[in-house]
Amino acid sequence: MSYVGITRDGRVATITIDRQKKLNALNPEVIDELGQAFETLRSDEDIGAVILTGAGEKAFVAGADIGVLATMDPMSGVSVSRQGQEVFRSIETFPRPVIAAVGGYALGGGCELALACHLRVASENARFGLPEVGLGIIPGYGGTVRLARIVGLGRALELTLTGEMITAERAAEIGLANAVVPREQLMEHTLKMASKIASNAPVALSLALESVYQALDSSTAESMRFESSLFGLLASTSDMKEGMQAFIEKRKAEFTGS
Ligand code: CO8
Repeated sequence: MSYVGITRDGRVATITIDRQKKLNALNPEVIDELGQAFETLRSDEDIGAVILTGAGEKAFVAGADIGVLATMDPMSGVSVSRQGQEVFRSIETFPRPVIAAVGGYALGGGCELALACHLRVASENARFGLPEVGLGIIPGYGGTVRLARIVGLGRALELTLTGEMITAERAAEIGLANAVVPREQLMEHTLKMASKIASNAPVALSLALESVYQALDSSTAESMRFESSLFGLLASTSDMKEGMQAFIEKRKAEFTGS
C-alpha cells in the first residue's frame, strides 16, 4: 500500500496514514487502503487492540482532500461520502478496541475519523475541528451523527456550526479526547493503553463494544436484554473461567480468546 502501513508490537497493531505532504489528507486511495488495513486485521486473532495514527509531527489527518472535493458533482459527492462512511463504520464495528493517537491536526474528515475510533489520545499540540461549513459543505463521514453522541448536542452543534478548531485540552474537557499527553509521549502512552486493553479477555472486549454500540440505536429494554444475552454467552467461555480462577488464585490471567 502507498499511504497506509501496519506495524505490530505484541498484541497491538498500529495503522499509520502517511501522506505527509498533504498533512495526511484523505483522498479515495487513502480511504481505500485504510479499509484494506482494517480488513487485514479483522480476522487476526493475535491482535488485541489497534492504534490508528498519522505520520509526521503536524497532523493526524487534516481532512478529506479538498482538491478532490472541489471536483465533486452530486453523484460523486454521494459516492465519495459513502466510500468513507463504509470504511469508518468498519472501524467503529471493528471487533477489538481501536484507539486514535492524534498528534496534530484532526480536522474535518480527520476529526470524523478519530470519532469513528473507540478512544482518542491527543498530544498537547493536537487541534480538533469541523471546518466544513466554511467550505460550503457539512461533515460527510458520519461526523453529524457521532460527535453529538460523544460530546453532547450543544457542544457538537457549537463545533459543527462555528467550524472553529479547539485545543487538545478543550477536547479533553468535553470528552472528545480521553487523554492529553506531551507530543513526544503520544505513541508510548497510547501503546501502554492499548497493551493494557489487549491484556483483557478478547471475547469480553468484543462483546463489550458490541453491547455499548448496539445500545445507541435501540430502546433501553431491548439493550438490557441484549446485554444479558451477551453476559450469558460469556459464561460459556474458557476465558471467563480463567479470569475468575486467576483472581481466586491471586495470579495473572492467561486468556486464549476462547
Ligand atoms: N486537503 C488537501 N490538501 C490539504 C489539506 C486538505 N484537507 N490540508 C492541508 N493540505 C495541504 C496544503 O494544501 C498544503 O499543500 P501544498 O504544500 O501543496 O500547498 C500542505 O497540505 C500543507 O498545508 P499548509 O501549508 O496549509 O499547512 P499550514 O501549517 O499552513 O496549515 C492547516 C495547516 C491549518 C491544517 C491548513 O492546511 C488547513 O486549513 N487545511 C485544511 C483543513 C480543512 O479544512 N479540513 C477539512 C476539509 S473538508 C472535509 O474534511 C470534509 C469531510 C467530509 C467529506 C465527505 C465526502 C464527500
